[in-house]
Amino acid sequence: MSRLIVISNRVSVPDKKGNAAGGLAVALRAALEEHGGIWMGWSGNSSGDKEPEPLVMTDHGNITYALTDLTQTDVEEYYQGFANRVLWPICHYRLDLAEYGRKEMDGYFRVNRFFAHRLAPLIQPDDVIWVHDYHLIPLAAELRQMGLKNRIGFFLHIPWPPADVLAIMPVHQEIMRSLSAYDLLGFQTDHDLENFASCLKREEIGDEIGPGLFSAHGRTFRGGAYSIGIETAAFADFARKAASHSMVRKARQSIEGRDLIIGVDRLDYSKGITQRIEAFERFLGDNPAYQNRVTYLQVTPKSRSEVPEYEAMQQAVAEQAGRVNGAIGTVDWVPIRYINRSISRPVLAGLYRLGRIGLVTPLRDGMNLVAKEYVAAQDPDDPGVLVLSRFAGAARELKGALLVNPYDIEATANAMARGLTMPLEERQRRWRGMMDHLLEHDVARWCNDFLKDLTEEAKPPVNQVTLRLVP
Ligand code: ADQ
Repeated sequence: MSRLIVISNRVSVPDKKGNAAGGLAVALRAALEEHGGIWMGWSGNSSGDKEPEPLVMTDHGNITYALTDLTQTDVEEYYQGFANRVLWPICHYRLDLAEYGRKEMDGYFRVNRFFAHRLAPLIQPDDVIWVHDYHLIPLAAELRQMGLKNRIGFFLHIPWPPADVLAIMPVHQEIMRSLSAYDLLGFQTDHDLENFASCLKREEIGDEIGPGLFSAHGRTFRGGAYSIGIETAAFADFARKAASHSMVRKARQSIEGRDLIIGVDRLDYSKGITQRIEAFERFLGDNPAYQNRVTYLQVTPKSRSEVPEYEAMQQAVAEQAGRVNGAIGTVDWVPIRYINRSISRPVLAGLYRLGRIGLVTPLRDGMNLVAKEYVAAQDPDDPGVLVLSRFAGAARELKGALLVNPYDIEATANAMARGLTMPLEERQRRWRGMMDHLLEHDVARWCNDFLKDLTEEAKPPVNQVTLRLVP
């Protein structure tokens, strides 16, 4: 394969301290290192009201990291505005939280054009381009307008909604049109791919002309489900070694032999944290024997605090956890430990391994890597139980989990009780099936599968074959 160019809103540049990067960064860096290439994106900084300086380019081995600042208006309209207050809630089925504004929509398309203009001079004719996520949907259309003929792929990390949900968004036709400028569209699950296909048809934008082959706006392109994985073997190794880590040791001592239920999520309304706390409270109410015998640790770094819905949620979750602790806790027992910190991956792996239950109950999630990390971190001789929302993409793969509807508080509470009493033999059987799957379908495979399909010569579109057969 020729050079690889990756573009994502934020870029994972290796840090000087050598902190372990997340699975996605590890896989993309490995692919970039192998083929040589560029990873471009936003630096995370604002240039205020001044035009951003030229790209800052840094070389690490075979990879050039290229970062740009954005103006404050761009940050507000493109990132905080359209990406995080329109596309994110719509794709997570939260129509009630979507805040439209013409200004923000214009800003979104403008920043994509800006990225395209900064990127295009770096591109060589046979480079393969891989664009990531909902911030950058219009990027390929902008690059095509500038005359680029390269193969360009797009992977959506979040769900793709059904046609009726998407149609709520005023510029949905423009967004769909932008997607037809790619050669390959990757979704997390077959459900997302089906939703996309039905959006094309329902809105009369295009058609599925063969399995995974689409035609719209005069272009033919492919779509597929590529479920993202984690660095399974490496994460399991972190977890094995973590027992001796002082922070993990302290955590174990501090629960004083109680069962640990663990939840790990960015603070986001899609993650179902308030429903989860409610379910935990219900579990304790229904199972009084567990009072003072179980601790629920919720590790939740703050995210997107500049967006009003997130700020409101920070307060709501903290108050809710405080209220439950006040009502149920005793002088020697705090039922919920709620922590707003980022934790290093080796320590996180160790905490997952302490958890008798991994509680992963998003209301909607593209995949959810926490569910996969929790499974990878378990002790094969005494694995914990994953309680997983059926609305996470991961539920399509992790069949050994106890699947729950997170809106059903009673059912989630019952799953906690079932998980805590599950016999060892059943826990091992469920865990083994999931772990074998995760070892086979890790993040390196996800990356290779997508790039293989992107670089493979496009199969002849079905409609062109038909045309040739007509005398
Ligand atoms: P996210 O919404 O961020 O990702 P998720 O898949 O769960 O959700 O990934 C979160 C990552 O952050 C995990 O690797 C987790 O370990 C890490 N993390 C969470 N809390 C942490 C903490 N306190 N300290 C350190 N690390 C923490 C989006 C989509 C998902 C999709 C991913 C990847 O929303 O559906 O699975 O992209 O495609």
